[in-house]
Amino acid sequence: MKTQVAIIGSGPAGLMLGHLLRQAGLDAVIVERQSAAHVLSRIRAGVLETVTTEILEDLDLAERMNAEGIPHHGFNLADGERLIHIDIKALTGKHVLIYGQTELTKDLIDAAPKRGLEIIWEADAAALHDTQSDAPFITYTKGGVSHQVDARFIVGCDGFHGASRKAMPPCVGRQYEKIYPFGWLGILADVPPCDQELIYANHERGFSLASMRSATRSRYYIQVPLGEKAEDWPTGKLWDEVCARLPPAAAKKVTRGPALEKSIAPLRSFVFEPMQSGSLFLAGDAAHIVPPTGAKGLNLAASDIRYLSRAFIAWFKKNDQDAVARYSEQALSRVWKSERFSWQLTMLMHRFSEDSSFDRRVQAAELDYIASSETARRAIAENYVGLPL
Ligand code: RFL
Ligand code: PHB
Repeated sequence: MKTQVAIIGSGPAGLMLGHLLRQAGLDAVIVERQSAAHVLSRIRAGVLETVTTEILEDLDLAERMNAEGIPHHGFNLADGERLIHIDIKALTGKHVLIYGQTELTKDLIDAAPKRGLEIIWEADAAALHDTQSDAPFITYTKGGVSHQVDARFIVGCDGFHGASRKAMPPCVGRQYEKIYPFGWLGILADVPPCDQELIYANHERGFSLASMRSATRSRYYIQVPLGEKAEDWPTGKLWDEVCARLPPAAAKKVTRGPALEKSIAPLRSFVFEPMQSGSLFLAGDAAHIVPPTGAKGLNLAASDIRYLSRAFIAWFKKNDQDAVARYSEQALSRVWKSERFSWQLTMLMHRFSEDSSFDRRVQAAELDYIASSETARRAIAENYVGLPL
C-alpha cells in the first residue's frame, strides 16, 4: 500500500491528523494495534480547550459535541474547607468544554469511512523503516500476514509506550522526565456530579478531583501511593475517601453508585526532543506526557496536530518546506509551557510524603495568595483555557 502520510496510532492525535489531511485532499492511512472497541473503551480526558474543539468544528464533526458537551466557565481549587473559585470566563473571556475523550474519539472513528480515512485495526508488530530517507515505510502483521505501507512521511501518534519514539535515531534525541511518587485512582459512575464545576482539592489525606462527563455521569479521582492497585479499593471505600477529601459542602452532595470503570494512572512529566528527525514525526503522548492535573494531555495532542497538519498541507500543496522544518520547535514551545503549568498545579494540589513542614506552609501560602490575588487567578485561568497557538 502507498500513501502520503502513514500514521501509527488511532488515538485522538492520529485521528485528528488523518481527518485534517483527508479534508485537504491528501492521502493518509492509520495503523492501530488495538481493535476499535478497545480504543473506544478507554476512559481518559474530559476537559477540552478551544484548540481541540476548533479542530472538530473545522472538520464539520462538532454536531454531537456541541449538543452534548457542557461549557464550563470556571473551576475551583479547594484548600481543606476553603473553596477558591477560578472564574475563567471573567478572567479570560473564554471557557472549556466538558466532553469525554471517548466521545470525541468515537465521532472521529465513525466519520472515517465516509471521509476516506483508512484505519487498519489490530495491526501487530508495527515497525518503522528508512525513517531518515525520503521513502520511509511501515511494516506490520495482521492475521499472521505481513503488510507494508510506503509513505513520504511517517507520524508516530502511538502514545507513550508506542514504537515510534524508539525508532528515533539514538544520536538525535534527548528526554526530560519527572516521575511523581503517586498515581490517580479514578472512578466513573452514572450519578449526578456533586457540583456544577470541577473541584481540585488539596486535603491532608491527599489530592482529590470531582469531575464529570454529563449531568448524569461523574468522574472522581483520588491521589494514591505508587504500587496500589484498583482491586485494593472496593467501591464503598473509594467513595468514603472521595468524600473525606472534598470540602464538606461538596462532600455532602456526592451521590454514590456502582463503578462503571475504576483504574489507576501513574503521574509523569516527560518530553522527548526533537519531535522530528528525517521523515519521522512525533505527536501527542508519543512525544510528551503531562500529569493530568492541568487537563492538558489531549489538548497538547491537538495543538501538535494543528501545527503538523498545516505543515504537511503546505508541503504537499504549495511545495513549501519551511513549516515542516519548523514543526518541532513550534510544537515544543507550547509543550513546555503546558509542562510547566501541569507541574505547577500538581505540586500545588498534591500531598508529598517527604514534604517538610516548610514545604507544606509554602503550599498553603501559595493557595492563600491565589485566593487573594486576581492576577494570580488570571495566570491560572489563562493557562487552564489554553495558551494561544
Ligand atoms: P493515545 O490516546 O495514547 O493513543 C495512542 C494510540 O496508539 C496505539 N498504539 C499503537 N498502534 C500501533 N502500533 C503500536 N506499536 C502502537 N502502540 C500504541 C494505541 O493503542 C492508541 O490507540 O495518544 P494520543 O493520541 O497522543 O492522545 C493523548 C491523550 O490520550 C492523553 O494525552 C490524554 O488522555 C491525557 N489526559 C487528559 N488530557 C486532557 O487534555 N484533558 C484531560 O482532562 C485529561 N485527563 C488524561 C486525563 C489521561 C489520563 N490517563 C489515563 C493517563 C485523565 C487521565 C486519568
Ligand atoms: C476528567 O474528568 O477525567 C479530568 C478532568 C480534569 C482533569 C483531569 C481529568 O484535570
